[in-house]
Amino acid sequence: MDSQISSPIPVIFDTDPGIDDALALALLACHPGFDLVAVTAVFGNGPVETTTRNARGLTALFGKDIPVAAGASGPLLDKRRRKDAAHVHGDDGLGGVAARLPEPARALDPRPAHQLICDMVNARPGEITLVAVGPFTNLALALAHDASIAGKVKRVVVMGGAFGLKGHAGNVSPVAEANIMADPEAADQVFTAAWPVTIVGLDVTQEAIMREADLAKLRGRGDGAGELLWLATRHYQQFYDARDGIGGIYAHDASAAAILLVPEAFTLRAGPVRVALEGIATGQTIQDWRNEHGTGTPWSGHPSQQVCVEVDAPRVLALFDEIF
Ligand SMILES: [Ca+2]
Repeated sequence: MDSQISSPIPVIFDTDPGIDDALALALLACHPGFDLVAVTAVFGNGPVETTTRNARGLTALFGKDIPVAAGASGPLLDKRRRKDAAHVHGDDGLGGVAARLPEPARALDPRPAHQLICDMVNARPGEITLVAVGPFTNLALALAHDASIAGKVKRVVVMGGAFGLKGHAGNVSPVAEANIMADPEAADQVFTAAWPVTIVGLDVTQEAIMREADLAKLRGRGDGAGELLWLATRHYQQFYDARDGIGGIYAHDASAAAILLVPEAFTLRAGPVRVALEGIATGQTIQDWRNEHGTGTPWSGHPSQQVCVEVDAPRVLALFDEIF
């Protein structure tokens, strides 16, 4: 398999755990195709204190002794503050299993998340891939802190957005996806920065469904880690079963990790991407992929980014057979 022949991909994971974040972290921490170098937490599925605690506990659960830093506690603009996603991920962000996570041996990194990102990227120019699966506030703060990192990051992969393909529109408004809506200004800054961004939106993540039987296969594996993931997903599955009747969960965040290992499972579409920042479409992600609108548009002059438009979901889900 290609991912095991080539050297492991160095990744900083920016996350708001979050149950599907935990599954993504399992791939990043435990799959031999990755070299996870740090985890940075951001508000989102819960307050940043909760997501940071979960990020540290999960990193310890998966046996990684790497820096974990706390990041933004809210969006760039105070007016964007929203209620959190306790109805989706539970009060502890992890479907009630956070108290069962191991106590991390390593202290919390003293730096704010954006500082850690800048330090690590500057220390290894051209090498680090950022995988961001929460609100993109930490990435926006990193760019504001040191704009030169845009030219030194190898690649940015984000889970977020919805482009209306295959009927997949927003999940917090008719057009807006949760990570974007949590901080639309940050998302727009990340998508228009001069670094290569791959956007893994609801268009593909809602096609990647982990059924109950797929999740049950994790049980008994990974020295307790698989069982904990199974238990955490019970709450998440109840939410999606009640709302969408899918008999499982969407592998939202894991898809952003998966595209690095099985790029051939995804079809991409190129073009600049902007985020609507006002009006009823606030939080909508819009790509100018036809490139026929001339100059002077909100898209012109911005870098062409990649949006996932199709996924071979079984290829993504099969990666979970390769961990633990
Ligand atoms: Ca997330």
